Amino acid sequence: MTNLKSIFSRLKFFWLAVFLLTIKTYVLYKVGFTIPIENRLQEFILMINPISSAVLFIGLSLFFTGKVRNYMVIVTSTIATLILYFNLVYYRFFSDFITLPVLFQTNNAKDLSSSVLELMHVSDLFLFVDVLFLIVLMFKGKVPVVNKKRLEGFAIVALAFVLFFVNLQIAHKERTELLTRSFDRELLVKNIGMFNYHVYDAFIQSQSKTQRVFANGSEMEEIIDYRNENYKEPDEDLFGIAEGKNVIVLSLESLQSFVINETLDGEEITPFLNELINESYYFENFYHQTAQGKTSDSEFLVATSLFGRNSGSVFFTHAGNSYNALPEILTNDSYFTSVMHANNKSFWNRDVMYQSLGYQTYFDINSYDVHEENSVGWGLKDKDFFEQSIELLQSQPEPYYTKFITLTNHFPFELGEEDRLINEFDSNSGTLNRYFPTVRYMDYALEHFFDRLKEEGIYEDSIFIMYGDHYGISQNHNRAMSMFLEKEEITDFDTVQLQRVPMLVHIPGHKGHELRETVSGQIDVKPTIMHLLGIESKYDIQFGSDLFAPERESFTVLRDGSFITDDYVFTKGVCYSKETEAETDIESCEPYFDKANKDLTNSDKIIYGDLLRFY
Ligand code: GP9
Ligand code: MN
Repeated sequence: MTNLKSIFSRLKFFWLAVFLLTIKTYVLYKVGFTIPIENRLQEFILMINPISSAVLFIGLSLFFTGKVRNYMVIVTSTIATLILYFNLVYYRFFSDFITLPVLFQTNNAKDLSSSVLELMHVSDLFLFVDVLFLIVLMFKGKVPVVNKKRLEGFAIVALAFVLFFVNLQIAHKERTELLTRSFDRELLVKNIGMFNYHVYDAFIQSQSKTQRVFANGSEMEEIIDYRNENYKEPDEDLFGIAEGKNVIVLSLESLQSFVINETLDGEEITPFLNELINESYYFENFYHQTAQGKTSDSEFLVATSLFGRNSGSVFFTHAGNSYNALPEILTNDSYFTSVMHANNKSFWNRDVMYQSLGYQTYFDINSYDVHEENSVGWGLKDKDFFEQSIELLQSQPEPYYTKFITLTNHFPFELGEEDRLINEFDSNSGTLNRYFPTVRYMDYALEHFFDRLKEEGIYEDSIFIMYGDHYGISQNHNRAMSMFLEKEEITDFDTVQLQRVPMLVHIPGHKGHELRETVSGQIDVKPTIMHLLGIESKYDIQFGSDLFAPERESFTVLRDGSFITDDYVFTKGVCYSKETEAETDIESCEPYFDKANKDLTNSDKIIYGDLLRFY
């Protein structure tokens, strides 16, 4: 007991500094940053999240002895305060937290340097009051000087790790896979704290940097040969058919193909889309190819015709790469390029990644009027989102390429009574049950959007590319799903087939729209759009091919290595016949192994080595 007491009194100064830094960080979260808090648990996490890093960082002083130890407590507290302060100043300008690559992006630094004085306030000095207090204590001789070298430093570091894991455990109750999927800087800061976020960010960035350093242009030759072998000439009649038109891309949240042309309690689930499909090219064997990066992966696939990563989100890990992406190509081709999406701009690191992809403008949540009445679930309701977007669309110079990302049909599929146009399903899965009304609502919002575009005379001058971004119903709901599909069970074969998402190309005034069976995926969208606009893609590095190319191979590979052809589905080491939906000889799938593997590995090589910078 006396031992413990003496340890505690020896470390009093350290604990005081930890306490002050923790309190200060929390207060700053509340007054300096706007971090939305939805419930008590989130508030609690916010309050405790600075502790582990404060213990670790200030704990480094305990590796020293004597007076130096006390000086080090002051030094570490000061550095931590400066980190907080830099973030605060940065946040005042960008409403975002600092991330390493952004610090080195010259245009950001320039933006900031010209106005940095304006962003600093005299009252900011309050941030340093506690450090001053520590200094005074020390000079007044109120702080014990510990001379013997002990193992305290190690013990404290260990304690910091324990504290961090406790913090993470609690945070996972709020948001699972927080670290593996990255999501959003704001979410990270909210859940693991500002300092841990910086460590995490540095780790992610350094990981991607090392592979880049060892890459030289030589890997490109093989990849270019591979591209040349796989390139398919566009359809002559459709090449350039939409030249000069506006391009409206609609990324439809969590929309899967299994709801198309289906009914629930006798009601169509997607009446508007079902009708639009009849006046569009509709690809019924089109698959999403996303992994943990979800929406961001789909955006990446569509913009670059490269695959996202098999874990994490390429939007976070490789936002500094060269991509020669579709928005950039179109910007150079005198298009105005933009994204409209009513969410926090740092979500999926979009504010940074969109610059690398070449978008000129991102109309994020700040471009919309969002309040409680027009929000549900993740934010602004789709109908209001589209309505408010009309004006933004009209503010753009033509021709434009604009991508809309919907939000209402997002897990957990919440919807107000007034927007429920169809019954919920009746099964053991609330998630699947609620999915139908939110899909139905999105369909309704789309109908409204098209009506408004027609009213405003925008419709005729535009073409529309619409696709589901990824699955909405995971395998956790297989039992309920089998009820809806009236199947005994959901097999691995079914799971692959459930990764189909709707894909429509709608060209107003065009005759000859039809249903297409070609097996395809999001990787194919970039060359398709380029060719419709009359832009060659022959010399671009791409792993997809034009959906309309007469010679295209009916094939697509998913991010987990599963692949689909006209007749077979390969997944989890098993080859299935589409006709019987049962296992068949592996030899039937073997001819495609090489292509599936090369598509994924070559694409990965490009991303990890940032190889397009040599191209
Ligand atoms: C968030 C929205 C949803 O901005 O795109 O992201 P998701 O969770 O679907 O990847
Ligand atoms: Mn999504």
